[in-house]
Amino acid sequence: MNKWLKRTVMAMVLPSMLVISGCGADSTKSGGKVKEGIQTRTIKAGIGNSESHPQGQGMVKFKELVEEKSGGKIKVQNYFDATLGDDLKMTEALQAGMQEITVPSTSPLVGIIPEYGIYDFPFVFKEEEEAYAVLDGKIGQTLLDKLPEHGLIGLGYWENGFRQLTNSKHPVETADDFKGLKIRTMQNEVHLDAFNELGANPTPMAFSEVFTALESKSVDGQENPLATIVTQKYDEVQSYLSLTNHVYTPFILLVSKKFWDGLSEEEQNILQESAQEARDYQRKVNRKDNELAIKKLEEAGMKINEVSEQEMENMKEIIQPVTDKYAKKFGKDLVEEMKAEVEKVRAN
Ligand code: TK8
Repeated sequence: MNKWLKRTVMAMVLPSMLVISGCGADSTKSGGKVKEGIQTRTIKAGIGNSESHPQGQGMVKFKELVEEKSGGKIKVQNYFDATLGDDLKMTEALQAGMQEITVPSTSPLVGIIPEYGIYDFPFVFKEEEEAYAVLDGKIGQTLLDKLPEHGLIGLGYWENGFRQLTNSKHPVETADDFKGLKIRTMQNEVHLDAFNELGANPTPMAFSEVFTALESKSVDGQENPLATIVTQKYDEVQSYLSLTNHVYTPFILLVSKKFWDGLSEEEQNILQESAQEARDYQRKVNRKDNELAIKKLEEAGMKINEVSEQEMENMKEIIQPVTDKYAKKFGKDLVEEMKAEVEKVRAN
């Protein structure tokens, strides 16, 4: 049964059940709190990127939508630039009920739910639409459904996007060029193993530490979508940008389950609808900003190179043992289903 339909049916059935059990008068209350209508609330929402990043612009849109739909009763207070902490720290704050919303990359979530690692398999997606089909469809929902038992509610996927490599040593055009490069990766075992397989020297690190690590040369490079390279000003500390497109990272809109369970259905609907509308807006902004980024980074003096389809295939082949290992770990069916979904989009 569809989630919303289920809620509606429950809403119809529950009060009559409560009447039978003799507590009908309390049917609108739970734990002494009114669970009807819209209450005056302030939601604390934090992200790692800046306000000007597409993720930040998505949050500004989300705030506008929630405030408008709630008639100004629910306020969203946005915190950018990891001022509330990095992805993992904020996710833990949600679990503890200390923060209401965050929109992390899915990659660091593997520490909580390993299956999220299927999105980290390199070279699975070639176009954004292929990722949308997976994320907004059955597979995306299967993974969202794993969140509540970990104290989290997922309201859908936004876009971080295709990741590109920057470094201070040399252009990366072939798989060989990865050898010996010390690269910051997200805290994710699939990424770690994949870069190891390519002969690089991966160093997992939280996002807010990356600029300093690049500046002090404690790592040679990092990888992120173009919009992040621009807004984090990595061009100031990195000379080479290689368009490796090696993996697509989703963002995921997470809500604290402790907070969510205290909301009325109307309030939950406002958040769900706003998350979805902001998603469509955010993805559009992201694609536009990524397009504009190349020119900006060129003007900033970065040396940019493309990577041939053939070299990407070669890299994919080298990484194959890693993807095979994790396909087994996360569930081969899930991985096969993801690939089939991508093929379906390609065939159209
Ligand atoms: C921002 C991160 C970032 C990600 C990373 O909190 O860590 O490199 O790409 O966008 O989620």
